Amino acid sequence: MDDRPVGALAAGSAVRYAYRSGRLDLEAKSIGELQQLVSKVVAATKKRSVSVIIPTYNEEANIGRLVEAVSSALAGFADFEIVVVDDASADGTPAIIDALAFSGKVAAIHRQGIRGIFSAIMDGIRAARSDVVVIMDADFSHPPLKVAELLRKLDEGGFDLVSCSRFLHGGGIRAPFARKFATVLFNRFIRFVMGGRITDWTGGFHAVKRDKLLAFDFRHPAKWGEFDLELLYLAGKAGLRVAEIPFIYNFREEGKSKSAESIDFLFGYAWLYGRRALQLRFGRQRPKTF
Ligand SMILES: Nc1nc2c(ncn2[C@@H]2O[C@H](COP(=O)(O)OP(=O)(O)O)[C@@H](O)[C@H]2O)c(=O)[nH]1
Ligand SMILES: [Mg+2]
Repeated sequence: MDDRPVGALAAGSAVRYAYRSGRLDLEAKSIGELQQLVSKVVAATKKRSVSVIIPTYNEEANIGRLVEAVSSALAGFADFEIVVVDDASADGTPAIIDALAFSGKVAAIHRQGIRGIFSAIMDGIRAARSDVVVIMDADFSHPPLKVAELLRKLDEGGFDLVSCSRFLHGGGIRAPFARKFATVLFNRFIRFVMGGRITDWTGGFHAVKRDKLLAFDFRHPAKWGEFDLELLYLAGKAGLRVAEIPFIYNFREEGKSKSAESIDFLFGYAWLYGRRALQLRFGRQRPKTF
């Protein structure tokens, strides 16, 4: 850029620029210097951009409140979009998310003829606009306030993936006994099988760089939280910088748990998660099936 001022100059007078905008009050000797100052301030005050991906299936009692809660947790802190991916819920969810979409609060994706949390999350990520995505459930089991903390950790620590853990100091599980028991037991088993430093392999609540995640070669079609197993496994294998922060998991108060409905509890989890852990750790990777 040509810094020379255009126009006549009184001999000996110094060129000065003052720039005021809002609370900014900058001074510079040239437009080039001023431009540098402005872009520094812009970079320092730029909000993190994030897409929050929420899969829904019959979440009419939760989704509206959750969108409000996530939005207020991120207001003033991030440039965010909330992407809700619904698989033709039979309740009021599709209409609720359309109304939210109409008022600019969410991007609503409706899928017909296809179901599943994992593929819903992946489709949401594909349609996301930001370089960082947060993955969370619609039922308040993942506390909305933690989203800001996930992002702060990601940015301040320079991590590629930050995951919420129930098994770090400060974390925990508020759930019916059988569910808590199953979670604790299988997490122990999975940690033993998988090795490494990850403390929670099935929490389902993460912030991750979108391009890194989309580059993963997922080979196991996941039904439930085994998605997390492969995500964290592939992150480790790819040498991503991964960190965990503690969170308290709350079992849903409203609506029905789809996993509790569809898999026989203890044995169902043992089979799904345990098998996937063993497959990932010791098996030959199967061909991609979805
Ligand atoms: N799009 C979509 N979302 C789903 C499906 N099944 C469950 N979900 C959502 O995935 C999240 C976790 O499901 P949830 O029923 O709470 O399972 P649980 O936490 O294992 O009991 C919630 O936000 C559900 O609404 C599905 O088939 N498609
Ligand atoms: Mg749940």
